Amino acid sequence: MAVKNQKAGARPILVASNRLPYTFVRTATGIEQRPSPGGLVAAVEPVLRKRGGTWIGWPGGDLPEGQLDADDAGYRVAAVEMTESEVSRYYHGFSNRTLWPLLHSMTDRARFAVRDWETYVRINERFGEVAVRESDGSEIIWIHDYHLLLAPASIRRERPDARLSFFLHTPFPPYDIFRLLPWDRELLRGMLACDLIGFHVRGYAQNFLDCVERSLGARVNQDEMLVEYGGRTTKIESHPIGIEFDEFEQLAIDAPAASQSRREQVVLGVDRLDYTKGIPERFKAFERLLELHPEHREKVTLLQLAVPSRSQVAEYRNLKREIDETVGRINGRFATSNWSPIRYLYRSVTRKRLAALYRDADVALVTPLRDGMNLVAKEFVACQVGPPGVLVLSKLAGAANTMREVLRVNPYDVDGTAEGLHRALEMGEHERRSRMTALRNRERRDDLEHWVTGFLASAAGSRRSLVPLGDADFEAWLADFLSRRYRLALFLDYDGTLTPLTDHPSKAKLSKKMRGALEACAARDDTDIAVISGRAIEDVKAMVKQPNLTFAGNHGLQIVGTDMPEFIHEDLIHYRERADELCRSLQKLAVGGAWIEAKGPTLTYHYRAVADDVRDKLIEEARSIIQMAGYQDRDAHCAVEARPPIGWDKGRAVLHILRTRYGPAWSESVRVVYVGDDQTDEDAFRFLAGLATTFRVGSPDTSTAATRRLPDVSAVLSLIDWLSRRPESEPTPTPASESTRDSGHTRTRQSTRSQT
Ligand code: GDG
Repeated sequence: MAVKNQKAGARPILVASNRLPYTFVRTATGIEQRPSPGGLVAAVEPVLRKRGGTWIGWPGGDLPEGQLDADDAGYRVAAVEMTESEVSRYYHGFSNRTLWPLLHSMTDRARFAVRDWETYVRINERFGEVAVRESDGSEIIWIHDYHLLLAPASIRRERPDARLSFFLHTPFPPYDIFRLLPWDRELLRGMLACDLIGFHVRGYAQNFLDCVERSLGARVNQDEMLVEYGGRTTKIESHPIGIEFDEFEQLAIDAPAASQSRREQVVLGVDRLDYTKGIPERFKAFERLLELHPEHREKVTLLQLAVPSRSQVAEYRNLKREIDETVGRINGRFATSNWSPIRYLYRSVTRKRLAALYRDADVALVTPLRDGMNLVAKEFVACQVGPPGVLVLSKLAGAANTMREVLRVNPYDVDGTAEGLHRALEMGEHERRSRMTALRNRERRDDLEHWVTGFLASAAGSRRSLVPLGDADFEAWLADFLSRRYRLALFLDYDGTLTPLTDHPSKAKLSKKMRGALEACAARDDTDIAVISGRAIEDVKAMVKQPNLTFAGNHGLQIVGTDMPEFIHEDLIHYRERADELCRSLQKLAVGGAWIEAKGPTLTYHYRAVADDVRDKLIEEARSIIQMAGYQDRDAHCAVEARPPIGWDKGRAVLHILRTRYGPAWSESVRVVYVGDDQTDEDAFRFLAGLATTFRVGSPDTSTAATRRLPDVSAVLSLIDWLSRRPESEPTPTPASESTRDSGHTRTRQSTRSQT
């Protein structure tokens, strides 16, 4: 299908949002096409109408295939179909019961259900598939809002070079709130597949940067608002959305004049019926106004228009009940024979009618408890074509960041809001005009077109990338942590950390530079290095070839080090023979390039060179043989590790080294840095959480318990190099003499430097 209306020269746009701009509803007379409600459609639909392109979304009903072609909006639409149960879990569930309240910092209302999450993942994948199918690779792909936080990653997997951008229409909450989500990292990773992520205001962008840095260990440049994660750089920007100012203004000019001259002043509220909009709080503030300033009774009416929204979610039904009751109570309390304080309409009106309501209102009372931006505030301003009214606006709406001339209120402060409203109702013409003129000028200038042009220019602009990881980063991450009072205990994995992974372990040699950096670091009086590997201990020692280091082999089952007794886990004795037996049983799977690395008590089945078509079968058989032999099978890089089922891992080995070497109060004098790239290093990351700074090397797609990530071995080199040059520590006591302490699991014998 050809793209219509495409502007010459401009890249086409592919928009993905939860809803298509039209909802298709089955009625007695057939399928009706109705504009979808909400700010997102109001903002983006006109852009596609002008530029052309494709809009991907959920049609909101069981629309028969082909139905969408009938639409004549000037752009293509592609439906993402969902079953009823998927809508219930992905849309009403995870999107509206989990993400919506959380993003608005209303944590008490957020529900966490794993099946909702699973459906959210699946539907986001589906959006990704439709986007990939509909795209020819030339478009700017523009994904909208919290329903689709994972879709960028699913598109990126298929289209590594796509121009991918995202705009979030809601607030983004602080780190302490976002991390309540059990799936916070997955969502952040999903978003970071984009080249550009836009938020309404700088504060939300700042919160996001904080989250990716602290939860994902991503590298963040606060000054330039750039995030580097997995070798890709994402720009983070604030783009406050605007409205179609001229159109609203024209609607207001054209709307028929009010039929009779009014005696009363009108205070107007317009919202989707949503608990974030603060409607009950607004009514209470209005009630308080009538209490505190009885002169307004019979002279002021609050006209509240509430558009039905999300009525499948219990919270919204309860809110509706609460609002009905509050209106009833306040009207019952103050109404007279010819005046009702609140006129409440639970329905939507046409845009034309809405413009007339905005125009004729004396005050707009916009009091969300939290709001990404709030378009109503802006639309009111655009429609003020007659005698100027006053905008009373919650300071918790994104719009309050730029609309400085409003009367700002805190909606949680009922008395304060009532006083703000009183001031608005009493304000003289001169002040009203100066405030409204300034507001109108800004909104006319920063209108919807301005927002779209600005965002799309940035999305199409050149890709930025952070300079390679360097001293400034390590300084920021580690300088305070490694203050001069502490010794440094540096733990390093070998393969994939100190050397790149190779097709055979014997080829994984230390580079000259890495060797030099290690030597320089080890030569310092305030630094102890331990290399902690899955290799056999003699093997790893031979690869590193440096005296004065501590070595842990077989994932820490054996340890030899300076100033500490040699350690061999006491249970190993039971596994010597079994390991030989297991090795013999596995030999029959040493085919097609697979081979077995015998490492004493443990062994590894390597399948890197095995052809794809037989790989899975061989791995499965190897696992089963390992398990039958009473060993544990663990994933490693293109390999399966067979480990004795002893409650011991790299985490415990680190603890053993720390306690033996520095005593039980080690954390008072020693700072720990651990760098590893492997699944087995995760045991150490988990153990050290909160006690150390840990780095996971390699792909950002694997989840990790490490504090931070390093992209590759060269970044590890930069880190070790920086550590070797950091300022000297003040002299610290020599390692604890109670190093012969027995952990209860161990058989120890005194080692000497020469033994290492
Ligand atoms: C989200 C964010 C952000 C309302 N009643 C009628 C009607 N409306 C239109 C308004 C306005 C829109 O709905 C509401 O927009 P808001 O911005 O106030 O709120 P959300 O729907 O929550 O929007 C919000 C926005 O996205 C954009 O990024 O500002 O913070 O939550 O345009 O005019 N329209 C018509 N009849 C009605 O009765 N025709």
